[in-house]
Parts: sequence; C-alpha cells; structure tokens
Amino acid sequence: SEFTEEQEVLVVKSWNAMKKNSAELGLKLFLRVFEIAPTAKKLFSFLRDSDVPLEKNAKLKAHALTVFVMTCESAVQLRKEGKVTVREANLKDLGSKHLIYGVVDEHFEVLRYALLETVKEAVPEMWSLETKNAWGEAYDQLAAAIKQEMKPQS
Ligand code: HEM
Ligand code: ISQ
Repeated sequence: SEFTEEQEVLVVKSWNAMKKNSAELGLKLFLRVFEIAPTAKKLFSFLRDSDVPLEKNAKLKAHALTVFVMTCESAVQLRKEGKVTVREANLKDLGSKHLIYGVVDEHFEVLRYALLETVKEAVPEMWSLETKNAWGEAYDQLAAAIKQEMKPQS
C-alpha cells in the first residue's frame, strides 16, 4: 500500500502542533510504555543506573523524542521515496543495537500502542482514523526496517 501525501501531511501537521510540549510528550511516551510493560524499564541503561525520578532524568529527556521525530521523518520518506531511509543513525547500527539491548517484537507493539495513544492525547482535535492510520503506517514501516536489521546475518 502506498503512503499518500495526505497521510504525510497528517503526520507532519500533528507533530508540528505537538512539538511545543515536547518535553512532556517524551516523558508521557516512556510512562505509557512502562505502564504496559514494566519490565522494559530494565532495558534502558539510564534508568537502570539511576535513582532520580523519571521526570528529572536528563538522559530520558534526550531520548524521549527520538521515536516521534523518526516516525515523522519516516512519513516524509515514505511519501517521497516509498521506503524508510534513516538519516542520523543508520539502520544497521540501530538494528544491531536494539538486538543487543534485548528488544523483542512485543516491545515494538507496546511502543506502537503507546505512541498512538500519546499523539491522540496530545492533539485530540486533530485525531481521526486517518491520523491514526498515518502514524501507525509510518511507525510500522520504520519498525519493520529496524527489525529487518535485527535479524542475524542480514
Ligand atoms: C535506543 C530509536 C524502538 C529500546 C535507541 C536509540 C534510537 C532509538 C535512535 C539510540 C541509539 C543509540 O544508543 O545509539 C528507536 C526507534 C524505534 C525504537 C525509531 C521504533 C521505531 C524501541 C523499542 C524498544 C527500544 C520497541 C523497547 C521497548 C531502546 C533501548 C535503547 C534504545 C533500551 C538504549 C537506551 C540506552 O540504554 O542508552 N532507540 N527505538 N527501542 N532503544 Fe529504541
Ligand atoms: C525506544 N527507543 C528510543 C527512544 C524511546 C523513547 C520512548 C520509549 C521507547 C524508546
């Protein structure tokens, strides 16, 4: 299925509207993930080795928006190029790292759900089935590209 310009616009527009609350958003995304999968907390080095509350964790802040930003970029790429080409961190590196961190398929499903719920709560006025599908598709394609690089000898 093709990613349309309308879908790209839905993702980019809603992300632009959310950005101003980005610190809060990132924290919310983490909290959502850990609410559903509490054991996932142990995967994150900066949470394992830390006693400060989540909202005060500087490294969490730095990490928190990655998934939003990369999903948004994925939407743009899908429309322009028909595939995901990760810019900053390359996909092979991202895949092998997530494999080493101990991330499994179920984690990707949890993060997907948490991401969509966080967007929905952040921009309720922009939320629709179309927006949900656009974010979902951009995330799915990005996740699939990372997972592809998590397979042995890929
Ligand atoms: C680290 C992106 C899915 C757990 C990272 C990093 C990026 C990233 C860019 C930093 C890489 C580095 O350390 O150099 C993404 C994207 C995802 C995704 C775009 C989905 C589309 C997941 C999932 C989990 C996960 C599903 C598990 C719940 C982690 C962990 C780290 C990490 C544990 C290392 C944190 C640390 O200890 O420094 N991710 N990730 N990621 N990610 Fe993800
Ligand atoms: C996984 N990888 C990178 C960043 C993240 C932010 C929130 C939840 C999960 C994540």
